Amino acid sequence: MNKCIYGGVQLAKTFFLPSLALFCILSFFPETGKAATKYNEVKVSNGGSISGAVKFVGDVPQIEMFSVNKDEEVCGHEPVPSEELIISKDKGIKNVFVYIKKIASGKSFKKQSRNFVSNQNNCRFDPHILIVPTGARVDLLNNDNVLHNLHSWSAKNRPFNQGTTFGQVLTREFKWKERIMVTCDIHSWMSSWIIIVENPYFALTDEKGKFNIDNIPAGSYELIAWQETLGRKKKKVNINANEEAEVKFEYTPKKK
Ligand SMILES: [Cu+2]
Repeated sequence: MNKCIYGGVQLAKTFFLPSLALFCILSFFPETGKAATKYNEVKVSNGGSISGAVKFVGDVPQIEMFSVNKDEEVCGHEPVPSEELIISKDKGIKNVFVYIKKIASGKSFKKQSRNFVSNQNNCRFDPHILIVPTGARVDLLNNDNVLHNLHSWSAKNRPFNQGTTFGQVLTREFKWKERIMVTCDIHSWMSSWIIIVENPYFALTDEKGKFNIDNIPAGSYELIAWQETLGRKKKKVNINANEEAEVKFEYTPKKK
């Protein structure tokens, strides 16, 4: 055999084949997200709670309106208001995700055996924000007599980009803690979030921007608020046994 060819074959055997094997192994396990933090369920005696509100301070921005330019017979003829930032008359912000960061143990975190559901109704996602525990399965259900193309923007969990027809369910498992935006490639105004959590100490603010988290072991914690367009805020909170701590988060208009 020609020396050069022989050398090439040896080189391939030495470097290329092991690299190829390694690539194949990594491709087979694409979800290399950080392993879930272990959360221990314990009996919480004399737990405290957090009662809170998330407010908007400043001039309330106008709600963005999207024009429906496809499938009007199902999606409607009227412009669709954005759900990204919903502020009540008294300036409470809806759908803010509030959670205690890195709590190692506490109340039970019942993981339901049935799948969670994210609906597409009249070309909107319902709910707009769905919170599920790590390992949960979610049925993304197309209730519309149109084609949707569900597209997830995830880094740790396996992403998807798939069309669904009327009545079709796309079931996905979410193994890793992450906030994932899910959109539809066909209807540009459709957007939603699936938030995967590792502990039960979370809440989503209601229409008035209020939230409540209960049965928290006494201690000192970091409480985080996250709003999809305005970002994160954090606060230290001390929880005393059998007491309610009040926490208020305030967001100001986004700088342009
Ligand atoms: Cu769609």
